Amino acid sequence: MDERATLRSHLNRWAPQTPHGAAAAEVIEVIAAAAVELAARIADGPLAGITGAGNGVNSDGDQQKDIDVLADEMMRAALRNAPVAAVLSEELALPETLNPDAPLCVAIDPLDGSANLENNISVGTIFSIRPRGNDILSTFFEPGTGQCAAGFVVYGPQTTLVLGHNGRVDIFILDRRTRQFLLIGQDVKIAPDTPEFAINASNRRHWHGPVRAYIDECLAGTNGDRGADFNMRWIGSLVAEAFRILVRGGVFLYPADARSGYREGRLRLLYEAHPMALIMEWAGGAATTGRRRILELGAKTPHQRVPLIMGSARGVRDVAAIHEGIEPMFDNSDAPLFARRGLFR
Ligand code: FBP
Repeated sequence: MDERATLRSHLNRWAPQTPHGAAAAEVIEVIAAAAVELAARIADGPLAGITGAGNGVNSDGDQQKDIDVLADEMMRAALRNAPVAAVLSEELALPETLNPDAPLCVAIDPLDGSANLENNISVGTIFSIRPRGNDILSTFFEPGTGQCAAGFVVYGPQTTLVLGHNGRVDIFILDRRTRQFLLIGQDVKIAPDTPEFAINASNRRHWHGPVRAYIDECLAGTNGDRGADFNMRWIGSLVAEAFRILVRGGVFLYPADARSGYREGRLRLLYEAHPMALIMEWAGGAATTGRRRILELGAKTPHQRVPLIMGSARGVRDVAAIHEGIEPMFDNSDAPLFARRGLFR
């Protein structure tokens, strides 16, 4: 078998090629090392004292589990040993200042989808790295195009690290024997046109017209305008959905909907949508709210939510095309227009 590159040797090769490459490489290495520890705790679950029990709520009102708190402590402790000026974690109300003169800022969801753990479904860590501006807080609020690297770890049957850096996306797998991440996919590209979609279909009655129109067209299969039978997937774990898209394409949608608390979608811009959008684009895919490219959005608050539609370029383009020309004020409409109107009519 060929010898695979380690994460460290890979970063050593690429880091000198961009202005913040060396500092970002240090950050990636400490996150990866913490992920190795976290993977072991997750795999042991109740054997490591992880009960999955609720520990209260975080500053933004989300349910917090014991493992969320542990993951947050592990990741922030790791980042203290890296050139990071400040970290914004899902579990913190505001960014925490670490080394104010350091060149980078990190936004992180230490453990995304922890509600899935008691069902033994994949969960993950998502992170976004950007150069620090003069004002640390406003650095986080800049558009996602300012990110210099992003990534996510999937704690699943295998522990995998997806890394967006140097305008490309590479995938690593954890070798549990050596506790090293090894390169398994280089410069991966998302299939441009895969007839597969992922959405929480139980929310259909709350969706706005353009999303309902797109999904109805997919469901119509070869009988409908799209002329293809679509496959449906929904895991309810963002990192697992993103990984599947990198491997075999398709579109993931967590749109805004009419429920209270979901008017801006469910997912968070700074540590979920921005890093995922960077990875999608660098792998040849796309990410939009339906109306705006995710990477062009800046934030007004640390935990701002955003609709996220990402994946194969063709599918994302089709969803955006349905939104075009429809005023947002009519998004909620139940008018038959949305039941029939599609890309091709
Ligand atoms: P948390 O940020 O609370 O962990 O939730 C995020 C998430 O689990 C995503 O990973 C997933 O895409 C989504 O929520 C699932 O939402 P729903 O439960 O509405 O299907």
